[in-house]
Amino acid sequence: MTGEGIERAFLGLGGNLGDPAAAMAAALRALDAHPAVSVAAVSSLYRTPPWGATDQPDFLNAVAAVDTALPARQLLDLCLDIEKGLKRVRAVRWGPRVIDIDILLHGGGAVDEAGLQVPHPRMTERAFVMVPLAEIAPRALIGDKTAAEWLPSLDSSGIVRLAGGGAWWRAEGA
Ligand code: PH2
Ligand code: MG
Ligand code: MG
Repeated sequence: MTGEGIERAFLGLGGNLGDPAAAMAAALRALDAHPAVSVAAVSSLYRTPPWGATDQPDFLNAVAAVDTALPARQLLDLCLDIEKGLKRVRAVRWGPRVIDIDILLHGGGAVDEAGLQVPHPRMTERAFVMVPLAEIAPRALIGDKTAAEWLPSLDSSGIVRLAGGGAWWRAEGA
């Protein structure tokens, strides 16, 4: 999807309950099926140690690049609808979840509203976001550094790349 008013956005996906890989794949297919969203690239799938509340199972994480005509707020609403459709129940902050979809970047834009901050305010502290982001967009600029330049300052220990390449989310046989 290209043209006027189309922005390249980056989404962080994660989950650690049930079958998070299946939930993330379903979420990406739902996003791609939306008329105003096109999935342009998806990182490998990573297994990552839990960050924040550490007494919970490992997460699976990935980052997707999407091209979209939706402003950030509408993209967020779409992501939340998809999370709901996948039966996410919001319980504990930073606690276990089936799926979480966060907007990391939306074009070069900055948003600071209730419930929506772009760039995601904590993304550069989190290896589970920056490792997959740097895989698909090493030169994406966050603040004064690129994704690749942020990596050395992060603790990436325990992060394991699982599915190599970005096709793991496509339906089998599609
Ligand atoms: N998400 C959180 C809290 N902690 N840890 C990892 N490894 N991956 C996540 O996606 C994650 C987390 C809250 O959104
Ligand atoms: Mg999150
Ligand atoms: Mg979220």
